[in-house]
Amino acid sequence: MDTHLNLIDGEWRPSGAAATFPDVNPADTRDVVGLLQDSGPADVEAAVQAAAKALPAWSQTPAPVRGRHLLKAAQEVEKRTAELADLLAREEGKTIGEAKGEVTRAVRILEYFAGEGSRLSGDVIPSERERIFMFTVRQPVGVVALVTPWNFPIAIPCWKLAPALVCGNTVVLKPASQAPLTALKLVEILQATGLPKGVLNLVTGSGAKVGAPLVAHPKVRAISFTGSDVTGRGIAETAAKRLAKVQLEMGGKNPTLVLKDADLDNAVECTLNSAFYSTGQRCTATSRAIVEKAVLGEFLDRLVAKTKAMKIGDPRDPQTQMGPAIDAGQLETTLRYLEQGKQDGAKLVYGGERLQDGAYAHGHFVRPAIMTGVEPASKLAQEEVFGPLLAVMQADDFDHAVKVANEVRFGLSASICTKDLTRALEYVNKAEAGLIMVNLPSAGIEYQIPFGGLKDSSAGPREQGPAAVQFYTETKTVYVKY
Ligand code: UN1
Repeated sequence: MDTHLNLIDGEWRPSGAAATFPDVNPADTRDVVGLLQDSGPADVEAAVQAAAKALPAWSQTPAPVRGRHLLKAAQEVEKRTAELADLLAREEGKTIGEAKGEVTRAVRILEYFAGEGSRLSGDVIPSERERIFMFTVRQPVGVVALVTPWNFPIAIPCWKLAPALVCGNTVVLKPASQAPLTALKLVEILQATGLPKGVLNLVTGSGAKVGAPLVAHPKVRAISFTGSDVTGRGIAETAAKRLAKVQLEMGGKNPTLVLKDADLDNAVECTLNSAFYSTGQRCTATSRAIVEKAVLGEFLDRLVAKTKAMKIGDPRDPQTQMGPAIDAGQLETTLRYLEQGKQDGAKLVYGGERLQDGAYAHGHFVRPAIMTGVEPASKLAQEEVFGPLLAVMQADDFDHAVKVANEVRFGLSASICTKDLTRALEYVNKAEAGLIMVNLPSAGIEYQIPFGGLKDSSAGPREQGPAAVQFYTETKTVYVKY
């Protein structure tokens, strides 16, 4: 089994702490995918210093030249799609089809931001006065820290790294410890395009020993984080003390509204996809189906039938539709919310059993679960589960459905299934969410349009699309008298 190193100042180095941690396959915990550096504050210090040293030259490198590194990386990632997708499925547990889709998404992100190198433009704005020329230019923020989650092990590092680098920042990346190897491979590929040493640094290890000193480092000028809202709030507090920029993508409690005129087959498909694909482990996952009472019975029958037919198992088997939870803790969380739901009066209509026999014996498998009669104020209806557990709730009518959908503290994604354009657009207007999906699953986003949420789901400038450069650059305003 391979031991993987940190990338600091252009060199692959062991951690000063001389310790490693295992990257474990969640479908078969006997399979250790690799050993990674269990780094500490001294490694973080070295990585930030290297990034700071590399900043002056990289920030002065023409942006189109910076972009070409991303294009080369895109070509290499594309060439290695099969290998990277297999590694992703093996360390994260999403199905091989989803893993291939994610690697392809990474390719597109790299291509898109490569082009951004020749579009990093400012504005020319008319002056009130004669013979004054005013314009703005963008410049990099400086050393940026990127802290990424395990559930999109290549796409999320990619959609933070690519804009950070093309905008001229230098980077320290800390990937999540449950699935760090795909991110490490991406860094390897980027480094092999000939990035100058210190421009891109990777330090693996825990949140406490790597994440915390990284976000607290005075030389880190911006932090982009995707993960839990508890950690996100902690990062915001730390960063506020030195006025560092933050971009936080946190939880969701996303609804799918099913109106009585909806194409029910499509509504069932959207709900099933966003509730159970990726084992429900997406911050854009649907965890509440809010259904108009006239179609609730029919919707539920079809949803349960489709869910029963799902093939759960080895994510690397192309037939599998749902793999395991990432680890024992995440599985326990799902089961705990299921019990809590029952205590609060909800009814389990399908699934929720741990699968432990035969091929499931060494993985974190659970059957996707559907509960009905979930009260809007109950914990199951309010808190993020991050697992394959769907609360189905009844709505009297459209207005009631919107009210229930909005009565949570999160606001990431929201889906509505209806053929009525007026209702759909009314929901676009009233939904308290950053992403609205009409007749589409709440999960599954594209890279070339902004991504982010409202309320407790996000803070700071949007990720992805043209909006991404707002976080990774500062604006300089120039006045010229001639
Ligand atoms: C998607 O739905 O395609 O961590 C992406 C997450 C989100 C990304 C969702 N930041 O689940």
